[in-house]
Amino acid sequence: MIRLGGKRCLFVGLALLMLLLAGCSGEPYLSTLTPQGENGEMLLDLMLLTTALMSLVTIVVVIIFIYVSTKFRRTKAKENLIPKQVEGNHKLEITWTVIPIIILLIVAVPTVSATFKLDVNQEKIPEDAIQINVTGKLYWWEFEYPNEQIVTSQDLVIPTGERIYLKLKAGDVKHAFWIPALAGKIDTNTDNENYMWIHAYKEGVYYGKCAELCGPSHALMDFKVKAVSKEEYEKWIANMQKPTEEPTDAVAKAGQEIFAKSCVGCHAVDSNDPRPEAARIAPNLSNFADRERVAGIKDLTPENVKAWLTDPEAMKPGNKMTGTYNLSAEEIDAVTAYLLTLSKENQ
Ligand code: HEC
Ligand SMILES: [Cu+2]
Repeated sequence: MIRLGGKRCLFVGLALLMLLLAGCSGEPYLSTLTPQGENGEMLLDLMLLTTALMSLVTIVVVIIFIYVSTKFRRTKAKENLIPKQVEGNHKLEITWTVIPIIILLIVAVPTVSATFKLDVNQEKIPEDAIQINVTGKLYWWEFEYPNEQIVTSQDLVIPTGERIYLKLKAGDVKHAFWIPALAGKIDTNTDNENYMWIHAYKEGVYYGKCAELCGPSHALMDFKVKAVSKEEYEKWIANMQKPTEEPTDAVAKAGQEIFAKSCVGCHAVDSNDPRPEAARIAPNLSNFADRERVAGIKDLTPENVKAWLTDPEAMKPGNKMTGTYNLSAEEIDAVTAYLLTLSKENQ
């Protein structure tokens, strides 16, 4: 039998810790260390610069510390030796004042310059740029394209290779919008609007998170950014602007009737539904079947849609849909069939 004691125990412990930490980088494109856009790259450059400077300072201080503590340590031979006193030494004083000033300047110049480059407000948005209004709500995200007059939720679709301007706010409590691979965090507040721009070099799906503790399902307030080519983006917009197609299948039709009774008070199924902003209390489902996930978290499969509709509370504690309707298993099957017809990608 292997005995776990002393060093071996430490080794096993460290190995387990390594496995645990390895899990931290599990999600694809959920890392600030592999930026996929201009904004994210600027932030990584700043992080690397400051880390390099900090390491340099640490190394120099440690070397001086080791040197001084060996050279001037107390020994039998030098029991009563008092080394040369340098208090008030001009050269030294100037050196250790000027060096930190230089280091701070090396940090400050690129940081302030990046801050100005990242800063944006309504006046600074170029006229032909794509603008999207983002609203964080318990526990989902709404994306409104004001110029294109469409509303969608959960998945933010953008074209690659250009700056996309976001105007952000919160619908209920404070949230924070964060796509680690593309850009820094920004708060979404209830009493003011914040602005930022994002940019993606490559097509792909980037993971987003709410980064401000907002309630029991805060950690599940996920969203995705789908970056596509400009042509695909334009096609997507055109599809989203078309009216939602009626289902043809009988089960889905039955589902549509149930939806009209139990769900439409909260959910719209047209991306250009005319209801005012205050009435948009639930995700717009016009392209639900094209989403990456159900409710932002579970893979979009019929089983997971049914699981969500049967017991939303089990998937997202404290969400605002729980307990607002009462459907039989059969009705849930029908509604699921209907929801899965809501696609704008293959029109
Ligand atoms: C009281 C308002 C309300 C009612 C009624 C309601 N929902 Fe919801 N629904 C919500 C909210 C709020 C969310 C977002 C929950 C979250 O992610 O925290 C949601 C989320 C969803 C989602 C996940 C959306 C996505 O983009 O992944 C689906 C699907 C859904 N609802 C379907 C339904 C169906 C079907 C009904 C009717 C049987 C219904 N809802 C009734 C408020 C409501
Ligand atoms: Cu939140």
